[in-house]
Amino acid sequence: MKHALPTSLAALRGAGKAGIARVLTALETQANDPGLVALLDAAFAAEGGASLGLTGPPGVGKSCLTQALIKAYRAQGQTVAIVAVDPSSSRTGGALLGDRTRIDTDPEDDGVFMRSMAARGALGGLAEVSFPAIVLLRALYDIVIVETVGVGQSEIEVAARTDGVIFCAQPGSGDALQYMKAGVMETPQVILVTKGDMGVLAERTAADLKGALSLDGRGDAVSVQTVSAVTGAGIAGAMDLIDTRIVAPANSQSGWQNRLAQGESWLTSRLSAEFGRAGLSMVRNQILQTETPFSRDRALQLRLKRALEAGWSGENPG
Ligand SMILES: Nc1nc2c(ncn2[C@@H]2O[C@H](COP(=O)(O)OP(=O)(O)OP(=O)(O)O)[C@@H](O)[C@H]2O)c(=O)[nH]1
Ligand SMILES: [Mg+2]
Repeated sequence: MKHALPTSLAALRGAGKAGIARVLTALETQANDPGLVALLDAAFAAEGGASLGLTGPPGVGKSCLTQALIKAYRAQGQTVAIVAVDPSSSRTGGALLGDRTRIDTDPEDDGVFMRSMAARGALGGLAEVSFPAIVLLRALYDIVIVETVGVGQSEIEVAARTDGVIFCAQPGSGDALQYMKAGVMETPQVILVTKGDMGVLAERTAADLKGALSLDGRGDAVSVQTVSAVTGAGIAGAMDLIDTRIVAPANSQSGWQNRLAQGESWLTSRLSAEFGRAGLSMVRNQILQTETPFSRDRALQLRLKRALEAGWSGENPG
């Protein structure tokens, strides 16, 4: 028998992990369902936890670090959700996802939830499909970790639709410095040099990054630290940095402004992916009127679809 989807956050909290998983699937398959849209708007406005984008090159140690963070947050009694996103799987049919998300979570523990997501040719890309899931999970869990593989544009976008970004840097590689020069390093609040058990190599990379950031005038805005998922060294310190730099600000007034900006940018890229620049210009002045993005998305989509069906009036071709 088909279960009805929970329609309120309270019902969803009571529905357990199976209920949450069903709602996340429904978000991907029936995104414009009015009940789901209302649920998303409620989740967007809810005081909840914080979402952390975790990004960095392949093999840097993101999943092992996530595993260590899950354990440490659970030991403090905090609940954790993980969204593992793999932009490359749209090219490989999803084969990589299984290999890449080596994160074991205890199915018996209701305080940990894990979801893998692939772009699957989604309109507007992964950032568009993952945002509603991140918003929903943030209303239900204290910490939402969004692991993205790689440092391309779409990974950066996914990470940027969170309350803050942690960039993982590989000891002994100049990667992080390269990314910083290429401008993809503008977003992180925290940089963690992984595999700290490699010793001096990791320390030197951390020192190089700190030097480069301070030359850039960003030394005060970004914290750098080494961590080891193997020994656990640096994990507690990293959590303190994450708390100060991302979690605490996320639930302040500036965090709310940041969330509104995330919603606006999601809404804009979603509508422009579906309706193009002409469609966007038709509704541009209506985009900024209320606060939560999901019901606006639905209303604007319906309006644009109706306009298209009615035929282009020719009044506003630009
Ligand atoms: N020495 C050492 N090795 C580590 C540490 N963390 C991860 N590794 C190793 O690094 C490799 C990659 O780790 P993952 O956690 O899968 O890296 P990832 O960044 O999630 O990789 P992708 O998801 O494929 O991009 C594995 O072989 C790990 O054993 C660490 O703290 N110390
Ligand atoms: Mg991984």
